[in-house]
Amino acid sequence: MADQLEPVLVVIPTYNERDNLEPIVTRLQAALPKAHVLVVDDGSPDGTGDLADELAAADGEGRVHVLHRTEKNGLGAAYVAGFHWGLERDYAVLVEMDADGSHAPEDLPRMLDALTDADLVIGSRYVPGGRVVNWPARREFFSRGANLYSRLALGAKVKDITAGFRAYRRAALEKIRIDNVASQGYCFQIDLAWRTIEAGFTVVEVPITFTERERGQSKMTGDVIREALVRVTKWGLRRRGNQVRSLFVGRQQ
Ligand SMILES: Nc1nc2c(ncn2[C@@H]2O[C@H](COP(=O)(O)OP(=O)(O)O)[C@@H](O)[C@H]2O)c(=O)[nH]1
Ligand SMILES: [Mg+2]
Repeated sequence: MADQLEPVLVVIPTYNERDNLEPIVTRLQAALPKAHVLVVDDGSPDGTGDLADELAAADGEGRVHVLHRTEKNGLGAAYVAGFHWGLERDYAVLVEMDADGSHAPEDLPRMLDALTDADLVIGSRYVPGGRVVNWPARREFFSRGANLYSRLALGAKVKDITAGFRAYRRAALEKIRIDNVASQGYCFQIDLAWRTIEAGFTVVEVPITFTERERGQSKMTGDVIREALVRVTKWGLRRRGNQVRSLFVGRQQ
């Protein structure tokens, strides 16, 4: 594997994260001083986008960038736009990280170390050493259920396939053709991991502690959950169909 692991771009999607943005950018810059940040804001009514512009202007080293989008279009669309921005430039690694403090920037050096032997590193809550702090039992139950269902439906071995704290090598994102990703909410994470696995890339999970946000509101909704259920079931059925077809073709030969 060619080991070009710099420069790093950390893409942070935001919707109404005014109180969270500055602390997370400050922590990131302490943990990874050379990394660049791209805030992808969907026109947050609370002025997160303006704050991001102020942070960009204040950073003398030009490490903070902002992509303004006019409508709230979901996490998936924000990441696709952010990845395109990064791929059009010379970033070797593209990181996904939430703005709300759930993902600790201090974990990133360890995740980037793991990328030496992988194409995608997932910051995982559900491998030994991984943890979730301050989640209501219902939320953890749902998250574990979504992971179990995805593992069974897709036959993927990843323990935390819905995780949103990740580092991708540029080559993986270029290959999996993010242009036609339609998944919007958390399903986006499953979709990209699945494409990466299917394309034959190496996926490694590194344990992290996920801490529920202290400020602002979660954007998780019933629609987001339904989207994931419907899409994963469809991909799972397609996979089974392909398995049966190849068995049948194999027998005829
Ligand atoms: N740009 C953008 N960011 C979003 C959108 N929905 C959620 N986010 C951001 O995605 C990250 C994770 O969302 P969050 O609501 O904390 O989800 P939860 O952690 O699963 O409850 C946060 O940084 C949000 O601000 C969206 O529609 N557009
Ligand atoms: Mg959150």
